[in-house]
Amino acid sequence: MRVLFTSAPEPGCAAESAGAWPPLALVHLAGAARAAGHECELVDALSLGLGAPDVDRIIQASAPEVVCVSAATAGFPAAMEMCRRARGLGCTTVVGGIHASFMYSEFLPTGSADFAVVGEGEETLPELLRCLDAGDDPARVAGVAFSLGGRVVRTAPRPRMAALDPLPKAWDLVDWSRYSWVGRPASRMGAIMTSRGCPKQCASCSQATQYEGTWRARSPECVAYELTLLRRDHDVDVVGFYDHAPAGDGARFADLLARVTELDLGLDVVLWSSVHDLLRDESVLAHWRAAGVVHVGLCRDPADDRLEGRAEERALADGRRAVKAMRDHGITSEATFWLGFPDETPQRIEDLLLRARAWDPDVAHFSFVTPLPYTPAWRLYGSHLATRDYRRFNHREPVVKPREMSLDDVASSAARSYRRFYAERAAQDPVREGRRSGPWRVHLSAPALRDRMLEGATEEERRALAPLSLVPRA
Ligand code: B12
Ligand code: SF4
Repeated sequence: MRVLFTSAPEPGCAAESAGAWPPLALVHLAGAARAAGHECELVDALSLGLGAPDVDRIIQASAPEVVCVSAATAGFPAAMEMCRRARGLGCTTVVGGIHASFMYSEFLPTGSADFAVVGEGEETLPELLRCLDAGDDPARVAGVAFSLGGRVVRTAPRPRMAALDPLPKAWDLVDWSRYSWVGRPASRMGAIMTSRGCPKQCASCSQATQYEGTWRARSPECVAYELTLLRRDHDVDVVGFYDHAPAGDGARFADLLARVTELDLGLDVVLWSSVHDLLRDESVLAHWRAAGVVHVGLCRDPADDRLEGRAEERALADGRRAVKAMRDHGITSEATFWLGFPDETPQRIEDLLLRARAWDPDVAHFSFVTPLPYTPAWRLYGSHLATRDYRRFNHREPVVKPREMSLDDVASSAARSYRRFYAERAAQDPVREGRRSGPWRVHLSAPALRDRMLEGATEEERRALAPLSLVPRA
C-alpha cells in the first residue's frame, strides 16, 4: 500500500523554541511498514511548520491510500483535523501515540480517524496495513481500536515488544537539512531510542501510564552500531537519545559509554536522565562526557515542587549536586520547575524561583502542571481544569485554575520567573562561574513567551537580557 506518515502540526509548540528534532516515531513506523513491503513517504509537518492545508496538498500530489498521523496530546486536535481532511480525500487514516492509545473512545466516535493504534506501532501497523490491503477483518489485529456501527471496538491487547534491537529505520525518507540542535548552530541532529520506559512512575508523566514502570533496553552493541550508521551514512554530528531513562541500568550504560568512546565517532549526545542516575554515576561522569554527552535534561516530577521539610531539602541538595557535577565535567543541564497547582500562590512561585536558583541549571523552564487525562495527575488536579482544549495541554499555557490566582496571574508569574532567572544569570560572568551560554537563550526566543517575559521588565533587566538575544533587536 502507499502510506504517508506525518507528525501533527501544532502552532506554538516546542519546535518553535527547541529547534527541529527528528521525528523518530515516524522513522520507526515507516521503517517497519517498508520492511513489510509498503511504499512509504514521510512528512514531518511539526518541524516543517506545515498546517493541515499544506498536508492536504501533499496528499493530493502523492495520493497515498493510508495516512498515518503521530501526535502527543497538545497536537491531537491538529491530528484530528489532518485525519478529517485525509479521509475527505479518500484515504484511510490511522492515528497513534500516547494520546491515541488511551483516548480512542473519546475521538473515534467523532469519525475523524478510522483506526487508533494502541501502544507500540512497529508490529501493529504492518499487520493492520496487511489486513487493510487484503480486505480482512481488523478485529483480528491485536492492538487497534476502531468504530463499528456506532460503537468502539478495541481488539486484543498487543504485548510489548520483546526485542528492540532489530527494528528497521527509514532515515533515508527524512529531509536532513531540517534537523539541527539549538545548542550547536549548523549541526545535523539525529535521534535514537536506546531503551523504552522508565522504572519510576511519576503521577504527571505520560510514560508512566504508557509503560507502567517497565523498562526495556537495547543491547549496547546494537546502539553503538546504529550510532555509527547515523554518523557514517547521514553525517549526523549531534544525536538525541529519545529515551526516558537511558542510564536506567548503570552497568549497561557504562558498557554503552565505553563502546561509544572507543568508536570515537565525533558525535555530541543530548539525553534525559534522573538526578538519581546522575548521582549514581557522579564519580564516572567523565565517562559520560568522553562518550560525547554534552547536555542533559533532568527529569523533575511536578510533585517534587510540592515536597516539604527533609524531603524537600534532600531533593534540592541532590539536584544542586547533580547540576554542579555536570558543570564540572563540561556538561550543560536543563531542568523544569513546575507551577500552576491548585494551591498556587505568589509566595510559592517566589519559592520556586529560589529553588531554581539553588539548583542553578544552565537552562531553567518554568512550566505549568498539566494533568493529562490518562495519568494519575488527572485524578489529582482534573477537577481544577479551566479548559479541555487539548491544544493548551502543552505545559506552556496554564490549564489548572489555582484557587487563589487567576490563570493570567499564573502565566505572568511564570514569565516573570523566566525573566528574573535569566536577567540575573546574564548579569553574572558566565565564564568565571563555569556556566555555559548553552542552548537556553535559543529556547527563550519563542515569541509569545518572550513578549510576556519582557512585560514590566526594568531597563536594567532589558539591558542584561539584550546580549542574550531575548530582546528583539531593532
Ligand atoms: C522528540 C520529542 C519532541 C520533538 C518532536 C520531534 C518530531 N518531529 O516528532 C519536539 C521537540 C518538537 C517535541 C514537541 C513537543 N513535545 Co515532545 N517529546 C519528544 C520525545 C523526547 C521523543 C518522542 C519520540 O520520538 N519517541 C520515540 C518513538 C519511537 O516513541 P513514541 O513516540 O512513543 O512512538 C511509539 C508509539 O507511541 C507509537 N506511535 C506513535 N505515533 C504513532 C503514530 C501511528 C500512526 C502509529 C501507528 C503508532 C504511533 O509507535 C511508536 C513506535 O513504537 C518524547 C519523550 C519520549 N521519550 O518519548 C517527548 C514527548 C512526546 N513530548 C511531550 C510534549 C509535552 C511535547 C510538547 C507539548 C512540548 C511543548 N511544550 O511544546 C510538544 C508537542 C508537539 C506535538 N504537536 O505533539 C510529552 C508528551 C506528553 C503527552 N503525553 O502529551 C513527551 C512524552 C515528553 C514527556 N515525558 O513529557 N517533542
Ligand atoms: S518524569 Fe521522568 S523519572 Fe518520572 S516517570 Fe517520567 S520519565 Fe520517569
